[in-house]
Amino acid sequence: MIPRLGLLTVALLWCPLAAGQPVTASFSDETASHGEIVTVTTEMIHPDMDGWSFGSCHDPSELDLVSVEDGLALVLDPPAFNTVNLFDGGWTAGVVFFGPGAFFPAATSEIKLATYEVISTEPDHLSSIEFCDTLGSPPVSIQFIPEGLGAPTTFLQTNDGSVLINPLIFFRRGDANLDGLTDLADALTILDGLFLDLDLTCPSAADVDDSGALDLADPIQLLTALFGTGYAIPGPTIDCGVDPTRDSLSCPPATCP
Ligand SMILES: [Ca+2]
Ligand SMILES: [Ca+2]
Ligand SMILES: [Ca+2]
Repeated sequence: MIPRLGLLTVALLWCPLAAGQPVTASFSDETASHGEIVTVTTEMIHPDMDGWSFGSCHDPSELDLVSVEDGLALVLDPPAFNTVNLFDGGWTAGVVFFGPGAFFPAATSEIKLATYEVISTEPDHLSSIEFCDTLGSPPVSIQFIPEGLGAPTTFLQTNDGSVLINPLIFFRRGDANLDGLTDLADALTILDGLFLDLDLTCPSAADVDDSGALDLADPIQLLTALFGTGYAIPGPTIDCGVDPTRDSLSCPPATCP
């Protein structure tokens, strides 16, 4: 016969297991500029799972939800039930594995990829992506159910994410030396950058043909525009402006005279 104290010890050791095993669900932190598309990843650190549901909320005046796709973990191990609903201010997800031996094996897993367009023009602003239970009718609750438990874990940690909105970058294409004029000196500045490995302060301004890359075509097109057959440099040229075509080039903020 087990002594009463022993029964209590067994119960205390068993209770945390009955309440579920720890699950951590997180939205990633990303950085993007106005007009850019940015993907926020939902990651889950978990035991073997039978299913889950949650909502993701954002400010629709700052981010425009484009799509929500399965992460690699769900692509490789498709659930029996897998649904996503989009709303003006967020999205909901519900996943269930059922059938003999069906569960989502333990791993650090990317389960969803949510894509947004940054529509806010407010720079240096942190736009939050939060776990929420307010979307849908009836609202979708935040529940993560480990395998065989039949109830949500009570050891759930959710980590909200964010999109840091960069300042808008203004520049004048062709004015590579940033003196407010577009002339021969700029072509030489670009050539020095390409062949003497000198730093170009504002690569976007040096990308004369707006190809998204810096190469010999840029100084040649600038010389053509200045002295040749009237090549028209893509904007922004007269006034400082932002790049109308996204690329990996940039400039320090506030460099446009
Ligand atoms: Ca210049
Ligand atoms: Ca170029
Ligand atoms: Ca561009």
